[in-house]
Amino acid sequence: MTTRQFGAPVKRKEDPRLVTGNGRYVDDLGHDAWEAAFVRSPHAHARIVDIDVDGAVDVDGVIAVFTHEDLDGPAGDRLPLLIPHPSIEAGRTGYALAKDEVNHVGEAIVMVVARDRYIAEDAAQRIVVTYEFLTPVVGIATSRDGSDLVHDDAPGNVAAHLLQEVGNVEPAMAAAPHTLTLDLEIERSACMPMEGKGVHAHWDSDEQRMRIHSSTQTSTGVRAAVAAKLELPLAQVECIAPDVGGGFGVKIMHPWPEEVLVPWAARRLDHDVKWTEDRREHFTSSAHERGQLQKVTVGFDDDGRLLALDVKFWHDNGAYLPYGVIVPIITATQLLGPYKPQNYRVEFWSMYTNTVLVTPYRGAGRPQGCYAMERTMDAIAAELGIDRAEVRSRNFIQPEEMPYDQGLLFQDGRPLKYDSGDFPASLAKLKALVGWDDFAAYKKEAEAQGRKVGLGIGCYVEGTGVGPYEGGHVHVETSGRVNVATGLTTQGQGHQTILAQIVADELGVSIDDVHVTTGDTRRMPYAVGTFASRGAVMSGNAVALAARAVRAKALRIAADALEVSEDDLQIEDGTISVKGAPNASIALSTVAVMSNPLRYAFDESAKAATQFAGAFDPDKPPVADDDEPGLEGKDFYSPTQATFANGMHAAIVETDPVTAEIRILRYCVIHDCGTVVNPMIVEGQVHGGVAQGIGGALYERMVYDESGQLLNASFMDFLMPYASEVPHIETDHLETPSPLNPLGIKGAGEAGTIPVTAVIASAIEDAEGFPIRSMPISPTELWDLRRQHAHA
Ligand code: MCN
Repeated sequence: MTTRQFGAPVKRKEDPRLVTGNGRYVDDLGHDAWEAAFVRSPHAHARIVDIDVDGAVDVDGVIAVFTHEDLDGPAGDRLPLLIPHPSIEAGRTGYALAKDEVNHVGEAIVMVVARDRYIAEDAAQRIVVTYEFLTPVVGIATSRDGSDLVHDDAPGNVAAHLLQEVGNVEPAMAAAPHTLTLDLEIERSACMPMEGKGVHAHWDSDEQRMRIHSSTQTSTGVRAAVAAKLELPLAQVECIAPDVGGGFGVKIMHPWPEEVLVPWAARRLDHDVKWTEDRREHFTSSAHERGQLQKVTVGFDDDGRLLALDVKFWHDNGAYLPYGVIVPIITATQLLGPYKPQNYRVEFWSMYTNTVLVTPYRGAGRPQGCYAMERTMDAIAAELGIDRAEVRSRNFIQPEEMPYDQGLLFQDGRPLKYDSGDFPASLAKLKALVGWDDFAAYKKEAEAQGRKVGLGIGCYVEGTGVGPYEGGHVHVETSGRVNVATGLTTQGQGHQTILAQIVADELGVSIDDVHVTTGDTRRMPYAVGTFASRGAVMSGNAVALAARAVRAKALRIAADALEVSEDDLQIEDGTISVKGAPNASIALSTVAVMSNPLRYAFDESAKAATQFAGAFDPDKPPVADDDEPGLEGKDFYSPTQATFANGMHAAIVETDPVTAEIRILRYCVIHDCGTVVNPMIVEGQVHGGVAQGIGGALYERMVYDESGQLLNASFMDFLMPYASEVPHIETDHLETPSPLNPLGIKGAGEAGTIPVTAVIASAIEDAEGFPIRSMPISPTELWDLRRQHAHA
């Protein structure tokens, strides 16, 4: 009997290849390609007065040097604003190579193509750019002040402004028995995939075709952008995402300047060209996220129930807006988490600064929203002297209230509705896991020993599995091998395993026979990509639907062959048999042969097999006149709205009474991502996410000086947690299936990251006894806070 794969902790099919060094990344491709290096702005804000490239052109091995003036047609136009939104007041994007002005350190100005990267880098050093300096605008406070502008035509440095209100906040706030105001800060940070971005382009001048390999999360997006920028028919551009060494959001923005420039140069030079991002380029020329200043005013009753919530925040948008304002919109609309304030108003301003631009990073605006909301819940509990978990539970949306409409509008203008979840059950599980009720005694004991320990908590929801669509193609070869293609790209999430699990179950075959291809526009030209924890929901359901169509066709053919009704058939271990009469059977591979008349004519074993199965004329293939040949199927899954995953985390920290060193003693996670396809992979996703969240809570931040120089643009200075800083993570699942998709799945890929900053802040606050209002927090900052509070 075929073992059911859905829900089983199947080991990742892709790992043997990856862990034995057989991964194939962009930089492994095209050793005879010419390589690109870039001259990037050393200044945060300046006019380009002159570019003298003479010194580079003469260097032996240099093939070409390009500036903005060389970019012909749409390649020279501004990069697109990918996701427009009515809140955008001044949607400025940059150029692939800077034109007239630079707006952040690291912006590309000149592209040098040479025989190899060393020559290209050396030649780039010889290019002289003359600048006229402009005043840099660095930090949200300076941007808000508005006396200097990033873009002359963006008054007040406001890129976007949004206000949403549900209920009637002002009277409710005025009538509330208690009110509190919190000023909060969360600093700018960024993800650090092991592999930076990278592009390789091959131009076939005979066929006028472009083949791009890109370390991207969205190969169809890169394809479309290059086709538009190079004025090529879509059919003549292919984009393949090979193995990708992490993305975490930063590889979804398309097109990155280099994704346009490398193919453009390949065509211009009629030679393969490639570029691999180095770490410094990743720090200063890709994207950051997180930075927000927040002001929360909350009104509540004597029991801690929310009556009115007024949130204002200022989001650091960086220099350009190529990806729209999805990040602050997510903060604004998912901030409420599992709670139901009666009246809610949120207003944000997305502010231009002369710093690296901001695009989604794992969690994408939710860590900030969760931080604001959870700091507020802790403040209410402290004000009233009520248990922090209890305050939360009094404000939960109840399971019977699902689906729950928060009354807000999401990015696409549709109502934001939670589809499922059982928050009280999640909290009960979390309290049991961390030993919530026993903590007070433990704390008392620790304090008696001169130790400072604290328990923190954080709850969140996460809209996952957003549309518009994703497709699946399933093809059973005549050998019985099952090929599955989806346009989704993969960066380490284990898609090749989970999609194989789903298809193996649907078709009744062994998972070893299922082979999954991702992110290749040749196989699946219509696709969206991997972000917003959408892979399992979108491609999982798409391949399931495609496999169901294949199964139906296989049963139809087999039913003809075996002269039984389709309803009487089952598929197990790759064999279709009559229920209760296992000897009347036919292999799925044989059905694949039968469905392919040409192949059938040459396949004696198939003829023999079908004869053996009886009731079938081997000289007359059973593909009906109106049937398509082949045992394959394609389908798309396209949801009407996001499905909402949720979770609750708790942490116990210890802060050193002398040095203020912060150690996480325990970290506990309760997670609800609907039906779980592969619990081992989900656990790995949660662990990775929590590790990234710990980085954001305690170590990682982008430190700019006033002139817009990024002071910690290397791994010497930018701290990331090592294994030694990440504790053992204890996880448990709650499975409330989503009613929105056939498989009941909700996303899991970002969940681990979202509440960690809030949870660690909560735990440190509990250990120290004074409020934590700015994150991340270092031992030095904690030590300073201690002194301030000691002297207050
Ligand atoms: N999964 C599951 N059952 C569920 C939900 C998910 O088994 N109910 C599995 C999925 O099948 C998939 C993984 O968990 O193998 C994550 O699924 P999903 O939540 O659908 O997320 P995506 O596949 O869309 O991946 C994107 C998500 C995001 S948005 C970021 S950012 C992120 C993340 O995944 N970047 C990652 N995890 C990452 N993991 C690695 N190693 N590298 C990255 O760059």
